[in-house]
Amino acid sequence: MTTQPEFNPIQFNAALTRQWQRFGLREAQEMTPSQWWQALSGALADMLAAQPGAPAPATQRHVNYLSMEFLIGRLTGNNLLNLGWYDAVNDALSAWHISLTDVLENETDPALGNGGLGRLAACFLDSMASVGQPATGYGLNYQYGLFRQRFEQGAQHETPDEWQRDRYPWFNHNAALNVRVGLGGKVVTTEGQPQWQPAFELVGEAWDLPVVGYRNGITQPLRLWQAKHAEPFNLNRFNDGDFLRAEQQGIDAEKLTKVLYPNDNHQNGKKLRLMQQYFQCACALADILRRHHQAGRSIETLPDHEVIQLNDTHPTLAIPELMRLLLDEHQLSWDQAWQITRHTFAYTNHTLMPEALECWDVRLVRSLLPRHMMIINTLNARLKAVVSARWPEDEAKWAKLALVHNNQLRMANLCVTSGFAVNGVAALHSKLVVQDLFPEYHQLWPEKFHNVTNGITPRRWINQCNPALSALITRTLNTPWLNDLDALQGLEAFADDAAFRAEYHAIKQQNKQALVGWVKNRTGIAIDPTALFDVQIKRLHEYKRQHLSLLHIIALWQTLVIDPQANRVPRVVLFGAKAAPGYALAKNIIYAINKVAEVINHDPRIGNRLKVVFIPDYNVSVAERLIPAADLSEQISTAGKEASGTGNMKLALNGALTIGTLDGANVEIAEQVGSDNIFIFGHTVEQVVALKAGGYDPAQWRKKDPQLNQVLQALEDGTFSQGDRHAFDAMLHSLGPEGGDPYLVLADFQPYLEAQAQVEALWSDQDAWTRATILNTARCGMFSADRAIRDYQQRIWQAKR
Ligand code: 26V
Repeated sequence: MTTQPEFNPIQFNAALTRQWQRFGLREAQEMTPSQWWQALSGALADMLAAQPGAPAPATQRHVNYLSMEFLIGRLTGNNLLNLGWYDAVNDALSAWHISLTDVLENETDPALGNGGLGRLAACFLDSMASVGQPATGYGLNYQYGLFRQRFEQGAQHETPDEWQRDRYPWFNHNAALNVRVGLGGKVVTTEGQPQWQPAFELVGEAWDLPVVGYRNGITQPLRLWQAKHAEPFNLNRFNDGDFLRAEQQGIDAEKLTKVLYPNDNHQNGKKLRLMQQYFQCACALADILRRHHQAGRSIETLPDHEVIQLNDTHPTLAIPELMRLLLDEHQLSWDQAWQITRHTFAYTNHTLMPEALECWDVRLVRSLLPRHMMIINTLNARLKAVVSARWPEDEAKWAKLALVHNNQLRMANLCVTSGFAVNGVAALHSKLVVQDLFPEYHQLWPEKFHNVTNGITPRRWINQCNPALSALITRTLNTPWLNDLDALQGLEAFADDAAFRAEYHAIKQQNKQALVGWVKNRTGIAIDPTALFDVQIKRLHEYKRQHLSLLHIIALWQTLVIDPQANRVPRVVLFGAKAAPGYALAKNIIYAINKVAEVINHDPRIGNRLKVVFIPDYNVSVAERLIPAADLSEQISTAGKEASGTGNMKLALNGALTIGTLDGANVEIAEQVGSDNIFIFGHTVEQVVALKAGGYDPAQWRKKDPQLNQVLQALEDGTFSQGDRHAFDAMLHSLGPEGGDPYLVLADFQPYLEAQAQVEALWSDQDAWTRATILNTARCGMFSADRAIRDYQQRIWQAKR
């Protein structure tokens, strides 16, 4: 294992000086706060680039992590911590009377992802570098990341996210890595050898971000591709019309990596999105093969040295792209090419939601990628032979398993068929992947299927975001724990130590106090730091059921209004969530929460006993503020719908107690922390299935529950919408007989209220509460992404072949 790089203050000063000189200034003091961030980051990036790289261990396969999204969050502070240079740089800056924490606030959050899937990719890069797993992340360098969110009279509005990639100091661009990518055109067969003649070519530029391992001297690239017009490299080609043809077809290369698609869990089949997917795959594969050849290795040995991990089906086109390169560029036989391909790819599934399972219109694929479509058709024919050998004359089986069906190309089927491994992201999810999604494939190839429960990097999600708690843990354990999170078990003994509990509690209180100021600043709302901070932060989706929490809030308010003296626990409910711009129902839920908040927050009858805050523009940096200050973590998806969740892990690690359903990784969190230290409620997967099979009727549930009826009535009668009885129609319709309440919000309402009552009971014994929170921190070691990466190594990447 390599050791941590030394911080050299002389080098640092020199690097910093070059930065402000580049701004045309005469001295450091002339820099604006944003220039300080720019200069600091630029200086650090230079110093890092000058570090000798750690040699890759020759025995391990190199992991190529292909993902359309990397939700990395701010880099500068994180890199300083991982390098172990934070304190030294802090000291160096204070010599100029500059506060490092203030400087770090000037970084705009690179939001190159939607939510869980993209954030997981970022945590995994950190862990691969930290455990010494050689890896490259491959993605796209979007000019606009996930949209910015504003509220106007309670409704979500989106604005473009100008994160200024052109001036982001951590990027390292190397033009020698440029790749050419074709699109469109036709396939010409000469002497039996098909060859793709694209209609036009684009250039992919490699923009690298450094991924810094935790104090081990390892830095690996996250390589983000950016599309550019191909220069007409000679006049003949220009005259041939190659350049102009692209213009005519309306292909503007730079449009390709302009913007991240803001949907998650819903596919809309846009041509530009498919072009993005292919562009990313083509660039990554060209780069992987270039490295392989440069190392002097023969193409046949590719799977011995490289593995390509597909982060969901978005990079599936890498499969036919590799086949094409092997067949057409390397002139391998089909069998040789297939042997290599099927030992190279592994696929991670992140959702069971049918609307998110990617299918592409075959005509669209053929028009952009005619050679790839040919290869897919051959694969399909070969798969058909396998399926009909196993299930002779079973048309229904083939209809389910085919790669191409009704003119739709099914990406997940292509991944399962072509990869050597398939995994889900939590134990329950992986079980459902086998049972509900791919039972027949599992019968064909049981050895391919695995579980790897997700994890989070403790470097960002406790050390960086909760420095006070980290320091307490370090003082208490007196052993390195940030790269060995199981060591947190050592805290269990202190749960019964009153002095330790007092310290732990005081830190939570400080974190809450800091959040109070920030919330006031950001929203104008004053909240009470001694109240219970009830936090739900995640994308807005019906299945995540932010509206279940809303129904509870209204029920609480109604009780308080009827009996203002009721002895209830003061509570602040905090939401952070973006809705996909085209997801009208999700936007209506946001609107409803904001309107309810307006009424409750201004109701003099209840004073400070209930406040509702929807933080606008939730992102990674906002999460870093909310998580250390949370008391209660809302993980209330309909059982069977949330593949894993990772926010649940971050909150539990930072000492928030979970109120949650038996879904995703909640199941494993409950196992780890113990049933006394978590609030589990609601219908289980089996009960959900049974309820639906028996003809679930939400109207019945409303009828038999007067409290539920009263809550829904308040939403219907204009109480929260200045008399407008239609303000929440979209949401109410979905919960009513016509919408059918597909996510069983009404069926889980009473169980949820009962669990919330237990929360209040435990909160009323602060000592017992703190004890439970300490046990949560102590027992969350297994949710380190380092453990997840080691599981991938053992079960998938380094497994015997
Ligand atoms: C899906 C789609 C569908 C097609 C259109 C574009 C698009 C973009 C993103 C996605 C991602 C949906 C899948 C996802 O984010 N799953 C989440 O993955 C987390 C990491 O494994 C997991 O913790 C969450 O439970 C799961 O919802």
